[in-house]
Amino acid sequence: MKRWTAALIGILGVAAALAAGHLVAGVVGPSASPFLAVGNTAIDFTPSFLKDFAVRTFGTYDKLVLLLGMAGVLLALAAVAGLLSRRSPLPGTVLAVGLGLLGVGAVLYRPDLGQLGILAPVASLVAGVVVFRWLHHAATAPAAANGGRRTFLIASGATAVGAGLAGLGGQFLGGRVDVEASRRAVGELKPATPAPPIPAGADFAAEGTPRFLTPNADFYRVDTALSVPRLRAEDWVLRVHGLVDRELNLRYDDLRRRDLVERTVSMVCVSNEVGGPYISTANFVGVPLRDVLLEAGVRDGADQLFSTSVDGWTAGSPVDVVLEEDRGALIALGMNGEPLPLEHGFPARLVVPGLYGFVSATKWVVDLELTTFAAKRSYWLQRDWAQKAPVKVMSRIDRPEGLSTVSGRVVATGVAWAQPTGVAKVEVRVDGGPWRTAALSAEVNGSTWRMWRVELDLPAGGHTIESRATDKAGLTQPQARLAPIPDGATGWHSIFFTVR
Ligand SMILES: Nc1nc2c(c(=O)[nH]1)N[C@H]1C(S)=C(S)[C@@H](COP(=O)(O)O)O[C@H]1N2
Ligand SMILES: [Mo]
Repeated sequence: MKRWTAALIGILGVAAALAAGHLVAGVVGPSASPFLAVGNTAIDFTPSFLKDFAVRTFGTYDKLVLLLGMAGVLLALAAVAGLLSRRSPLPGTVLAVGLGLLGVGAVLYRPDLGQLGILAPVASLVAGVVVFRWLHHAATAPAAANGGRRTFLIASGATAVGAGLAGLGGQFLGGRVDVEASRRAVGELKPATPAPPIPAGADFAAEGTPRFLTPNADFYRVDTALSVPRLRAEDWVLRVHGLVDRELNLRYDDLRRRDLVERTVSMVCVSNEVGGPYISTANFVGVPLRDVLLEAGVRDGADQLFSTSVDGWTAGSPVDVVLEEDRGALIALGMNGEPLPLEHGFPARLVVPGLYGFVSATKWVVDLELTTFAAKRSYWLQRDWAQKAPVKVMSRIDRPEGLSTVSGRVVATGVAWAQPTGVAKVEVRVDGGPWRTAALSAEVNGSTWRMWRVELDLPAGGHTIESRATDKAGLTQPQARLAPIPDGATGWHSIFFTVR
């Protein structure tokens, strides 16, 4: 058997396996597709430091990078197994069985897949073994050299076409659950209590800060979901249970018919480095989380609100914090005048001002359990992140940009945040000189960011600018550098630039 024939057989066998699994997953549940299930499970097992690295390095493309990497590894494995199978089909068969079992394991591990989900990787296993051995047989059949060659070409062509069609079929069947239509059908989520209008002068966007409200398309995104969960509003039920007086099962329509409130909140990710981009601000519309919890009746001793997403991700929030009347924690249904975008948690998510997302902001939330921190450990806590993670006072310099060259008078601008009390002061210093107090933008509320600006008259040459914020309780952003994990970065942001 020629080398390229052997490699091709390996690759076609794996392609057929993936496609068959994808097709069956289209019927039993799209996230059972073995490639995705293995990817999602790989994310859960990835050591935190690697995950932090991926988010830092590839940002929102981290998942695309993972998928491409997996595809590359798979392609190489398939080709090598094919090459090793030139004499006997055993190595390729072993690979097909091994990958199939990996898929079975991944699907069994996923908490969001029913029993039927297992059919997808089983289909992959069977298709992989059968197709590989069939092609191998066609390529080694002792027919007249030319006739055998033609048989093999037809068989491999048929496999490629068949795999393509099965893949498309799976895609089509999986898209049947039409969440986009469900989201469109929600229509307007009109708050009975709208957020106060954003005052003029809430940002210094003309001078380099972000706009005060982040458009949904630009809102940072961080989650462990390789494929965005597709949950229709009509099918959504939020179960509230555990240490409560009465269990609640809330449907989307139950919630949206209530008096909705709108709140302007800045959300921050704990993975944000000093100077990093993982903060965004939106008008969230929803139902006060506190009201729902009081309706259920929180029993004494419950100190953790353990929230679970439809894809099995979990977060643990302090009960005393989410019950604070002024905190403004929400079960959010909408964001900036629309139902939540799918990737930001449609149909519903939690938003708790002043807590980092990993301990509060569960997207695609379906379960709220009142429990204790002693009894249950949430997703990132199991990976050694902090149990309690209030957002730390922080400021960031947006202009001048690092290593840029500016001419004439310099207007330095940036953002600061200190949820939930609010930013009292931002100070800036140049080249280690005296601190100067920056002008602040109009305040919206204590749970949102605030922009700052300061005009500097500097001699030509290189300069370093640093910033530090102080919250309304008098706490100043500390100078000491701490890495984001386990409970949020600290340190002063500093930028080097040149004046011409
Ligand atoms: N289901 C689910 N919800 C999640 C996460 C997740 O991985 N899965 N990540 C959390 C983290 S770490 C953050 S910072 C916020 C980010 O929300 P966003 O993507 O809407 O900005 O969502 C939180 N909610
Ligand atoms: Mo996060």
